[in-house]
Amino acid sequence: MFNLILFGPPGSGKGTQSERLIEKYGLFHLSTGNLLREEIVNQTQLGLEAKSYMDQGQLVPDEVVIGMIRSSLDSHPLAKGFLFDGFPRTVAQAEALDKLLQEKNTEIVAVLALGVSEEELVQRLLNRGKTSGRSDDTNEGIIRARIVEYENKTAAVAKYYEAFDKVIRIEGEGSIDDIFDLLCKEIDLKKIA
Ligand code: B4P
Repeated sequence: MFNLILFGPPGSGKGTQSERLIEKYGLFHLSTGNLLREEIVNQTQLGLEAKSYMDQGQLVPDEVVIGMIRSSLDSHPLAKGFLFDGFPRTVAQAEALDKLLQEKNTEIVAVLALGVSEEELVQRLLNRGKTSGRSDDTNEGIIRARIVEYENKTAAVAKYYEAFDKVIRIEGEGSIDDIFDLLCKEIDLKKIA
């Protein structure tokens, strides 16, 4: 299995680039943000709980997100690989993911980390908020809270994978096409390694 993590702060291009990467490499896309938003639309108990965190710009509790990932992995036993988008977002989630993958005799090949400045992130998300209908994208205060949450809880995930020499840093500012090319170059190197 060829498993990748697309990593970066909110608005760094994870969802945008994931769409293209799964098409090119035939990976199964696992976005915890998308899974949580589906739960919200379906008004499940999990969705209602998640919404209260997401609307404040906070992370949803680890056990909720890890449970969702476990069942998604189990329901796609034939996937040739997974692209994790927006997950893991805490060290506890990263440790849980490593364990789940170990149970399936597989592992993360690389963590592709998109770097984007804070002001660019805020502008992108406010822009998306004009059309996306996402309540967490319309208020600048909430967007900045998400960035603080990223710095406090998520940035450490890159350090965790750095210890295993798995992190590849990618410039996340520039055209969507150019960033996609940079990502593909790194993935192709890993594929032949
Ligand atoms: P997510 O759905 O993961 O979304 P995100 O981080 O806000 O955005 P993403 O990075 O995918 O956006 P993109 O850049 O593609 O998370 C939402 C919330 O769910 C979290 O705040 C949290 O509450 C919860 N959650 C999710 N996973 C969780 C977990 N594992 N644990 C706990 N809680 C979790 O797009 C942004 C905009 O930028 C778009 O409009 C796009 O068009 C634009 N853009 C992209 N690339 C660009 C470029 N190169 N130039 C200009 N604009 C660009």
